[in-house]
Amino acid sequence: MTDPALPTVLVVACALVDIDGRVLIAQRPQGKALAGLWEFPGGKVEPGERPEAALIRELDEELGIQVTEACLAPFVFASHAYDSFHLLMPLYLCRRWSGVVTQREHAALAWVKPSKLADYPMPPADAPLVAWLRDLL
Ligand code: 523
Repeated sequence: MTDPALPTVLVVACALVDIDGRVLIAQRPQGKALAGLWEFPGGKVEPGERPEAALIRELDEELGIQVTEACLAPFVFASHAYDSFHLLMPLYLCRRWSGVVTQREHAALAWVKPSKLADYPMPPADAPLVAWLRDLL
């Protein structure tokens, strides 16, 4: 049973989809929680920040790309009880950005066909979103 007193942390994440229908996943670096697992890039929403603004900021910081809000398409929510917090995470879909995707904060980046995403070990919050993405794309 999940501890109802655990704080809820809002994290936003993005499935970037390229022209060939491949999805970007990023490997969490050593020294961070869930190191080695492949996540949909994103990060925490700061207090008072709109989720879309947080995602635009994170994509710029982590990947060096610029995204406009209009390009962030409908999303699905992930929800997972980690040991010390409850993660609530909308996953947005984005097919258009400017700039070149660059590995800045992750251990590795990979463009992966939706049918192959399940081959990459993911954080428990991200893994259930793969089926949704496969059906959508
Ligand atoms: N997740 C997660 N999936 C996912 C992301 C972007 C984040 O499960 N796609 C989790 C991992 C962390 C928490 O959400 O437990 C916050 O992630 P992040 O990357 O914003 O923060 P960290 O790992 O840099 O943590 P702080 O140092 O506390 O900021």
